[in-house]
Amino acid sequence: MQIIFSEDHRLHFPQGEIFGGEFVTPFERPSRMEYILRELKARKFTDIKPPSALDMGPVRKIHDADYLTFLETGWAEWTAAGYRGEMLAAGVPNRSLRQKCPKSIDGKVGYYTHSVETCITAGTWGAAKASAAVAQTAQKLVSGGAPHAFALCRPPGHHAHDDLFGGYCFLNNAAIAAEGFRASGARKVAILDVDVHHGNGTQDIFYQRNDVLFISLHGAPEYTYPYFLGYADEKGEGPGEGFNINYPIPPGGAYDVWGAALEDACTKIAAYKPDVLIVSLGVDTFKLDPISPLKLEHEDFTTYGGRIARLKLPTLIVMECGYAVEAIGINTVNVLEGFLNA
Ligand code: 6XA
Repeated sequence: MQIIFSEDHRLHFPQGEIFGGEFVTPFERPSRMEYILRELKARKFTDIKPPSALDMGPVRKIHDADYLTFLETGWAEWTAAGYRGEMLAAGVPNRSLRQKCPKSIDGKVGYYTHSVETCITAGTWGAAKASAAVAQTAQKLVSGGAPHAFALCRPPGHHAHDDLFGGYCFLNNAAIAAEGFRASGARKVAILDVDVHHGNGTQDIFYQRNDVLFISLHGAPEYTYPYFLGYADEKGEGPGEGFNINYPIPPGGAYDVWGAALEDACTKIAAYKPDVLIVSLGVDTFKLDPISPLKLEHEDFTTYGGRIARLKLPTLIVMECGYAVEAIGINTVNVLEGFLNA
């Protein structure tokens, strides 16, 4: 399997995240990639290449122009305003507040986020672009006829909306890849998001479209981040009605429940008959992940990699989340091996 990866992910390494009222080292940190690369190499996945330059065309189709300018220039504005810490929102336009972008950078950062755990730093824009380039380069391999490819993206993407960052995500890599597939001639794209956290950004981006089916299996939002999207009754809108499917899984769910949801999801993907499948691969469903409510075992990742392969679709696997423990490497490579050995 061809793998695309960029060392430029290291440009993004905030020192802080708000967690449980404390400012802690972010769970989403560069060492995540080291665990995955180590395991890939140990199991002879050696075809790992850097991405080509990012084509901003599909990025601009997915993301709002002013949001992209904010990501590109926000850090310079932040430091020019005299702030010395990392860029973090102090207020967000929730419920009855006005949806109006302020002129000051501390107002803008709140306007453009949905979750205040995630900091922006000097290197965030560079890393986010490199991550999108990883997804796009891998997408082009599959568009060009490769049966599958793995985009080892960091930072992740599935929580990024068209004009919102949060949940460690800035550019929605899977959505950018889906747009790339459409531009390369795919008529229908399916996205299967198996990260433990609902892919709220991807859902929202395609919510009114029927050319991209979005299916997510995740911890039930009553208990699990991102809390405010991911319910089973979110089914798409207008032309997109019926093309958004959520499987919220109660805390403690193990493979008996999760695997049954996957089976149902696979039936629906097969019925949709997409030209291509994108898997938003988060391995934070693992029982020992530091922020997971679900209870998958190592071997479950191999099993579900195989199930996805049996859809027999051209498949792009895009890395989302899963945290900095040895298991992130084992579980990621288990999915790839399960997929290849099906
Ligand atoms: C914020 C938790 C963000 C989790 C983001 C994630 N306290 N997404 O892992 O898959």
